[in-house]
Amino acid sequence: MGILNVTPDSFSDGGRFTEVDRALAHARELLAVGADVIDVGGESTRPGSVRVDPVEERRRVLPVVRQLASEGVRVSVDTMNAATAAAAVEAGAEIVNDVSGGLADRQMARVVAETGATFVAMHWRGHLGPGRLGAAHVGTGHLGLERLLDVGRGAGPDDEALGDMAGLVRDELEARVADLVAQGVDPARVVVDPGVGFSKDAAQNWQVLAGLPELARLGFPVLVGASRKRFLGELLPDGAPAEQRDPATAVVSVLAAQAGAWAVRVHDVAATRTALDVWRAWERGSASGRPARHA
Ligand code: PMM
Repeated sequence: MGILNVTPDSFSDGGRFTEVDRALAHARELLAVGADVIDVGGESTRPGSVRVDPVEERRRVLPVVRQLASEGVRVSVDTMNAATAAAAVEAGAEIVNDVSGGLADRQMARVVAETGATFVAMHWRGHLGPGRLGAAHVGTGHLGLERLLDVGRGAGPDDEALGDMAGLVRDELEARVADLVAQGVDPARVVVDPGVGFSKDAAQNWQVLAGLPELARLGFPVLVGASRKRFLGELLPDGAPAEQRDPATAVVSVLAAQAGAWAVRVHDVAATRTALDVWRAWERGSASGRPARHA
């Protein structure tokens, strides 16, 4: 799954292309080097990012989704807004990728159920539920959702979770999916994602990745989004730019695939594709070599 962020900051090149043309060109590059799905997002969830108005979000993503879908590309829309999800599916997206797992917008489950889209339920602990969000709004007055998202994304883990983050993520995702299914979502169309980097520190990200086989045992396809995330940067020299995390991302892609992941969501599709090709060739070598050796 190739990442296509259609945000003005990610495509500012002095106006040489329009945002849409630039995004489409980048999508085609990702497809040419082996992406199977393009994940189109119009709202950044990085720490410190400000929430985007859903109308503006749709203005960014819909032309890109519509064009790619019309060319037969399998498109995913990365959104927490039910209205954006509905419009994107109408425009041809097959997958709704929601980093809040359906918690940010109570209409999301209904939209997914009604459209029959595939739904990626990502694990993002504890701060996006309407109860807590509402309470925080009431309690702080001026503290907006963007700040809450910032706090939630960057916040340290809860102490109780330190022991077994992989088990906790699995259990909470299982409960999340049960809630979605109770609201009419088809379980055969659910993908789960452990939410690497979302309210998890580096040690917990590694626990979650090491626990992928356990997560896969829930029986849902598993998506992993580790690409260029900060915990990978910790393995590199101080100050290394984010793109230098791509080789580490590619290794994670192979290990995730070995652990049973259905897909990996990455920026550098070429590196991940090459890494997966190496793994497959290795597997073929081991499968074809074995009988000869024992003959
Ligand atoms: N991470 C980001 C955005 N969307 N979606 C899923 N399913 N899983 C993720 O881990 C995920 C996501 C944030 O990463 P970016 O800002 O580099 O796109």
